[in-house]
Formats: sequence, C-alpha cells, structure tokens
Amino acid sequence: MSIAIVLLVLVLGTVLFHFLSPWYFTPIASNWSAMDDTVTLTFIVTGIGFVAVNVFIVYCVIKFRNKEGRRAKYEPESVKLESWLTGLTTVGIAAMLAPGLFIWAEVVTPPDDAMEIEVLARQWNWSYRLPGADGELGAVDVSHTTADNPLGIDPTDPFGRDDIIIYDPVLHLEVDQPVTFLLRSTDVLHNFTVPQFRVKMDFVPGQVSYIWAEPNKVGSYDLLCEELCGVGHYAMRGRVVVDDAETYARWTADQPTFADTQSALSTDLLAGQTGYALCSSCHGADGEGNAAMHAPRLAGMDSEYMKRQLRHFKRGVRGTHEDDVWGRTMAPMAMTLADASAIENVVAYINTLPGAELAQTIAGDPGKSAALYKSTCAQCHGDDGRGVWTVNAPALTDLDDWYMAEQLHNFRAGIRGRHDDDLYGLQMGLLSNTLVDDEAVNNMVAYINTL
Ligand code: HEC
Ligand code: HEC
Ligand SMILES: [Cu+2]
Repeated sequence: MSIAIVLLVLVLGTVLFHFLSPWYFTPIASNWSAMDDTVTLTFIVTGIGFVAVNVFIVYCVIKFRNKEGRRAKYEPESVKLESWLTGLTTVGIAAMLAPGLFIWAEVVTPPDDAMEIEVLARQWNWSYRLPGADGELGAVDVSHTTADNPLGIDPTDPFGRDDIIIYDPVLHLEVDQPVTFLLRSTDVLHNFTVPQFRVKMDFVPGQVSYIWAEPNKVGSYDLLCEELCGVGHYAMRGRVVVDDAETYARWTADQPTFADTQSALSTDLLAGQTGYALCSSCHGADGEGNAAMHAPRLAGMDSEYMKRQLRHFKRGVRGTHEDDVWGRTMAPMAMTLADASAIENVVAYINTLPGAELAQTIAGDPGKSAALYKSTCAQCHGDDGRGVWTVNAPALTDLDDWYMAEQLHNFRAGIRGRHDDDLYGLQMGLLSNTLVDDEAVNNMVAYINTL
C-alpha cells in the first residue's frame, strides 16, 4: 500500500513541479515559437503517458496485492492487448515527432531575404563578418589567418574587401530582419546558442554549418557555446544585441571593413609622443611604470590589447566600478585621446619605449602554482607567458608583478571584468576564481616571474 502512495505522490509532485516551477524558457525573441509549441506538445504527450502508466501501476499494486489463497496466473500472449498497446504507442510517438519534421524543414530552409552573417568560433571567443556594400561575403581560408587577418579572408578576392569585420564578442542585429548565421570553426566543435532565439547549431571544423532566425524583439541576449570545447569552454561568452533599424545602421557604419583593417594605419609618432606627455607623468618617460602611482609598465605591452583597454577606459567599460580606485584614476586620462587615430598614435609611440628592468616585489612559492599555470593559464597566455593573440590574452612577462597581483585581485573581487560589454574581462574574471586566496595569487605571480 505504501508503495502505491509513494507513486501517487511522485506523479502529483512531478505534475505540480512542472506547472509551478520558476525554471522554464527565457522569453522568446525570434520567429521560432514553433519550437516552444513542439516542446509543449512533447510535454503533453509524454505527460499523459507518464501519468497513465504510473496510475496503472498504482491500480495494479492495490488490485492485485497479495491475498491469502490467491495465485498469479501466467498469461504470456494477449493479441488484443498488444495490438492496443502498439497502436496507442504508435499514435503517441507519431503525434510527438511528426510536427517536428515540418518544423525541421523550415529550420534548414532560410528565407530568400535572409542576410548572411558569418560567425567564427575558436577556443574560446567569437568574431563575426558581415557582407559589405556588395552584399556578398568574400572567400576565406585558414591559410590566410594571421594576427592582422584573424578571420583568414582571402586578400585577392574583391568580394572580401568591403566585408565588415567584428573582432569582438558582441554582435548587433537588426530587428525583424531574418539572418542566416554561417558557422565556421578553426579548431574544435563549438555550438551557437542564443536561448531567446530557440534554435541552435554545432560548428564543425572543416565545414560551414548554418542556422537562421528572425529576431523580433529589441534587446541584448547572451550567446553561449553549448559544446564542451576545452578548459576555457565555460568562459566562451558572447552577446547578440538586437537593435532598431536606425541604431543598427549607426553601429554598422562604425565597424571597420576588411580593407580598413589591412591598409596599414598611417600612424603619427610625433603626435603620439605629444599625446604621451601626459601619460608619462604616471607611466614614466620610458613606459617603465610607477609602483607608487599604481601605474603599470606599458613598454612591451601588446598593441591590440592596449588599444582595447584604452577604448574600454574611454567608454566606461573599465575603470568605473566604485571600488576600482586605480582604474578610476586612469579612465579620465584615456578621455584625452580624442579618437581612434589618437589611440593608434600613442600606442605606436609606446611601442618604441624601452621600459626598464622589472623588479621582483612579490614573495610567493612558484612551485605551488606551476601546475595550475601549465594546465589552465597557459591555454590562453601561452606556456612562456608571452600571450596568445587568437584568444586575446595579453603577454604577462612584461608586467610588473605587483600590478598582476592587483589585477588578479580585482578580477577575483569583481572590480574588473564585470561590465556588460567587457566579455574578455569577464573571461579572465571567471578564470581568476581558480586562485582561491591572496596567497594563491602571490604564488601564481611568483611563478609568472620565473617565465
Ligand atoms: C594619473 C596617472 C595616470 C595617467 C596620467 C595615465 N595613466 Fe594609464 N594607468 C594608470 C593606472 C593607475 C592604471 C592601472 C589601472 C588599474 O589598476 O586597473 C593605468 C592603466 C593603463 C593601461 C592598462 C594596462 C593594462 O595592463 O591593462 C593602459 C593601456 C594605460 N594606462 C595607458 C595610458 C595612456 C596611453 C595614458 C596617456 C593618455 C595614460 N595611461 C595616462 C594611471 C595613469
Ligand atoms: C580563457 C583564456 C584565459 C585563461 C585560461 C586565463 N586568462 Fe588571463 N586574461 C585573458 C584575457 C582575454 C585577458 C584580457 C582581459 C581584457 O581584455 O580586459 C586576460 C588578462 C589577464 C591579466 C591582466 C593583464 C593586464 O595587463 O592587466 C592577468 C594578470 C592574467 N590574465 C593572468 C592570468 C592567470 C594567472 C591565469 C591562470 C589562473 C589566466 N590569466 C588564465 C584570458 C585568459
Ligand atoms: Cu566553444
């Protein structure tokens, strides 16, 4: 009897949990409401089956329970019962799966007016390519991939010249404009998922897979890789922002074309030197840094990384957290760099600075963190700590150890890398949690000092 009650409670509990649970789909923001309908249909069919089978078991447990003098009868065949069971199961499964086939046909057939956008996934970041004025994407090949051409666009293909390059994890889309996402991976399997769009698809290295959707609600949505793609998988975050037509047009106009990124930006070292005059009061005339001012050494720092930090300081993506005393000192300084070419110039000038011998100021036990560095940090910052451009991870070997310790502390405390637009910072923020306390941070910095 008690087993019957347990079963009934289980059935009732499951059904109630389904209807009362706060965990369900995120609000939908695309044309794919059919996905939700098929899931609901599956819930109804399997739900009815689940309740019927369990209630039947409860019935049998009670009806046929052990009684003095009653014996079980052996009835191996019952054509009538089996026909009914087979028939009902067939109807149930067909009802559940058949609508899915029609919807799948729609999933694999993008509409004619869909815009094609390429999504490039690699361990562990996202970049994108939009067709330029000609409406066509140029040819690509991994053999063309370099730090200056991260998407591997064929420089001889005229269609590729005006392609818009988004070397950043945030992609903007226009509301009510269907989009076919062409999915390309340069390393391992990844997956393209925007939960609010309801459709998702794997990336397979060596081929271009695709998925399409028509975003129909303005908003900002997480882009997730839902394929376990290595130790940094959980930190592979992106974002899709759905804009109205006007905002979208403004955003696209701001993005560089492939030709823009290839024409060696004419940098003006003299202007850069003038721009650096202010910087030198904290970062030193030789870019050697100044511990008393908490200003890091800039000499030897990767250019792309430096430009990104300066843009982030300017836009309030870094150096705005209320506990970020030193970031907030730096942020207004970045405002003195009026535009992209001012940033370009000052970074070019900093690249000519000699720096100074790095002093070791942090005491720690390098042996205690060597294993963690090699298994985790090295994946992005390199075995030698010289940075890996494909994952946007800067070199660590040209940094002051006190500065690294400070930044790791800030990442851990959520002072750096928590702004919505700071997805690389978020990535490092998640990773910084592998360092459990200040001592672990010091041990790690001591290890990096040995590289
Ligand atoms: C008032 C002192 C001060 C001035 C002037 C200043 N900075 Fe900074 N800068 C800092 C501090 C402090 C930090 C560290 C911020 C932190 O801890 O997050 C910093 C950080 C940076 C970083 C980030 C380095 C990294 O490893 O992430 C860059 C790049 C930078 N500064 C460039 C410049 C440039 C270029 C100028 C001149 C336009 C400049 N700074 C002027 C104090 C200054
Ligand atoms: C998934 C890749 C990844 C891994 C793994 C990783 N990092 Fe990072 N790290 C980054 C990225 C990307 C940045 C740049 C963040 C930005 O642009 O603001 C960064 C920045 C940093 C910085 C700040 C540099 C500066 O100039 O301010 C330090 C220090 C650092 N990482 C140390 C570590 C250590 C120590 C580990 C291992 C515990 C580690 N990282 C693991 C990707 C990674
Ligand atoms: Cu991935």
